[in-house]
Amino acid sequence: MHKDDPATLSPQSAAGKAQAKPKMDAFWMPFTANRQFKQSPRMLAKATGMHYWTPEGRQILDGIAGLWCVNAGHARPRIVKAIAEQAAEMDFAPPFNMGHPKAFELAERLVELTPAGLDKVFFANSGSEAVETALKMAIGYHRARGDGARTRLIGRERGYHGVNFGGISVGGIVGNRKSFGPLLPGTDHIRHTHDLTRNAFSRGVPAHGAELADDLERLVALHDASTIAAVIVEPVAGSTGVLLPPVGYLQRLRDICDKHGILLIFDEVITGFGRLGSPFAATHFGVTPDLMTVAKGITNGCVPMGAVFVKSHIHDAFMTGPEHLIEFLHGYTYSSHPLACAAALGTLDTYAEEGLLTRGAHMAPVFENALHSLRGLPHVIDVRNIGLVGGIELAPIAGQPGKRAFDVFLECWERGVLIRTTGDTIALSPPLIVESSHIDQIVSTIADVLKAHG
Ligand code: PXG
Ligand code: PLP
Repeated sequence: MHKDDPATLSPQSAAGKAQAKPKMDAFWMPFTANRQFKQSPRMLAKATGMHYWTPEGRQILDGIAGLWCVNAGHARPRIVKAIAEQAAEMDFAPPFNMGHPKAFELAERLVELTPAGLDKVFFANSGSEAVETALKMAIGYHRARGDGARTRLIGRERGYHGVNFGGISVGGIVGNRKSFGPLLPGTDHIRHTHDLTRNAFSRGVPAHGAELADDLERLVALHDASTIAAVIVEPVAGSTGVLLPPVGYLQRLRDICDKHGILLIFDEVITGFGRLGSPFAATHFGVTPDLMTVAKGITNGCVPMGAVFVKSHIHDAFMTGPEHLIEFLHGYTYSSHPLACAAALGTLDTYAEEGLLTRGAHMAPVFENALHSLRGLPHVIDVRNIGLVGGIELAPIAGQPGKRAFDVFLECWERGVLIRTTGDTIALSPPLIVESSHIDQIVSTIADVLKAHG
């Protein structure tokens, strides 16, 4: 390792080290205000448990599990060891027409955790790739059964399904779509469920809005069910600002899909692996989709990996034709990468040993009470929570959408707490190892900032 690599520096020895700002011209940063960032960079150099450290040695409490992914906290020994050993043992194995034992072991371990029926798993390298894979499976499945007219894909307004063309076509975040042309043909969207008039400051899932699932009937009436392959939704929408499903909504969506032979896809990239206090949102709400996408927490964010879980009959529909031919013409160079599989196995061990896939349920009441204490502070127009996800919606500054929350984010960073903002909503999703004292620190820091800017 290079002697100046920040990973080799302890927080103490790092102090006073990184005065020289690195050259920052070449790196075009993802989903970042590049010019703002490069004027006043926010750099991270080390992480363990609930904390990051800056190159200067300043400790930052991680209120968002990295980016909704480091569910077991940072630098967990089993995961670090699994990755290191795998890198030494076998760095790469071709995934097409070849296999390696950990991929099969991981698949078996994973389908033990998923809701009954979701018994097959296909590996990708990100949530975005998992989504593309699931959409192609849905269309390919109908075709394989001789129902090739079912090609239409339905998403939901405000949905986030990654950034590739399929994902933004079914996605409903205007800013992520509007610059990129006509997108995939044959998509449509049901309405989102966000309703502050009826549901502001709900604790847990909101009471009103199950009938919004009936919007799918409107699209069935418009397009005819015989043209619709699948509906994809986030059970709890994350990226768009933490929108919870109204009581009964997901079951109603399930029922309408069943009635019309439409596949239901849950995008559990954020909700998967314990975020809601259950292993998956499907488990939590007792509604099983036909396909389920995951990423992030599958490897605790340590090595990129995504996956699609699918019901056996969908998989089986592809298993026809001559046995020497590929049944599903899809896959990535890094599907089931050995390092990712090792990281995922270490992650599942860590989750199991520490009960992390359900720990969120025990911490949720503490988290809920802390978040709702922000009600009444300047600019707070809603507080939403489920498991260990929280959203705090702020009234926008007139004519400057997103600015109020971004300023709060910057100020929290200065005060040693990492939060995430999307539009004017603050999103919180701490690692599932979070303790009450951390929750207090996160929420009191936000409260102080809001009061200071009131
Ligand atoms: N689906 C969902 C539901 C997601 O939350 C993706 C797909 C895409 O995953 P990848 O691994 O391709 O990024 C996500 C990712 C935010 C934020 O601002 C959320 C995500 C990604 C980046 C930012 O909250 N979620
Ligand atoms: N582009 C080219 C030229 C390639 O050869 C490949 C894979 O072989 C890809 C894109 C796709 O890369 P990946 O399999 O990592 O998604």
